[in-house]
Amino acid sequence: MKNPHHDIPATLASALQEARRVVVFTGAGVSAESGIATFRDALTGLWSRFDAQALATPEAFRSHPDIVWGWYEWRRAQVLRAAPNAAHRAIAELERRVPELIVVTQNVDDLHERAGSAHVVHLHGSLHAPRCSSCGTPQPFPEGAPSEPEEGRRIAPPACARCGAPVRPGVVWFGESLPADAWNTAIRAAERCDLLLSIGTSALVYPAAELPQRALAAGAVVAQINPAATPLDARAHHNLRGAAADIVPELLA
Ligand code: BJW
Ligand code: ZN
Repeated sequence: MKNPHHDIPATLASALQEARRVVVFTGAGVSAESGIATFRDALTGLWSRFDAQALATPEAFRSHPDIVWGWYEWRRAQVLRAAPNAAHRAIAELERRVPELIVVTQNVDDLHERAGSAHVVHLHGSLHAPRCSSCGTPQPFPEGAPSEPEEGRRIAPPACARCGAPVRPGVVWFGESLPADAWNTAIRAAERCDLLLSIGTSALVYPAAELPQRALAAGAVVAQINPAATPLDARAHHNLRGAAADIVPELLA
């Protein structure tokens, strides 16, 4: 997947140089090289080994809270052990060079923040912000890091300190609405930006996948960085094929 001689097209380089407002729209692929599994990659994606309906829906949590909570604790432990990669770092550096840059991520990890990005919007919530499944009050984790994380281990979720209901992961499951503040900020940014970079996302999950389309409709330049094709290829101005950690740093060169 390494491709050290990738050339950034001159038209993209100048679009980036001239841009006053940039949206960096990211998905699981940006964290792949930090060792965090994507969802839909054929061999390594989470959904090739786990059933999304049995884990990432409100119904799944209601029927088997311990399976779902244990699975998210396993993933949180992986993220806590992982470090930002060259793509996260280059995105943070880009923020220092562009007048207004916002990272709109679908990721539930905190690797953009740990790389130094200051303006990050999480469309699908966070592994690190659990809340009560009934009253919605934010809740702490029982202990710092999940101990002995194993992918199949059942762990009973803690009880809400206020109402006693099970605490749930602070992520957005299928069928749930996106956090309104995050979504409104993202839409506004996409519709006002000069350039949107779509990095490491399959662009399949809605409404998030609307963002590049909104940016295109508003006249922005849209560039995609992904080793594989996505439904956005046909409409993006630039499709740079390769790993984010190889290509994003080249945008700074
Ligand atoms: C690299 C790389 C490297 C690899 N460098 N790149 C039919 C049509 C339209 C919509 C729907 C529909 N049926 C159902 C829906 C709605 C549904 C949806 O969109 N489903 C589609 C899958 C069809 N959407 C929803 O349910 C959303 N809510 C909603 O619509 O609310 C309205 C409503 C309210 C009430 C009732 C009914 C409706 C919510 C979606 C929430 C998504 N949640 C998840 C799980 C989060 C929690 C968790 O982490 O477990 O979010 S699903 C999963 O997908 C996760 C991701 O954020 C999201 C996007 O995935 P992403 O990031 O693009 O990852 P991948 O794996 O798909 O792609 C990785 C890419 O990286 C690939 O392209 C690789 O090639 C690339 N890559 N290595 C760069 N090194
Ligand atoms: Zn509660």
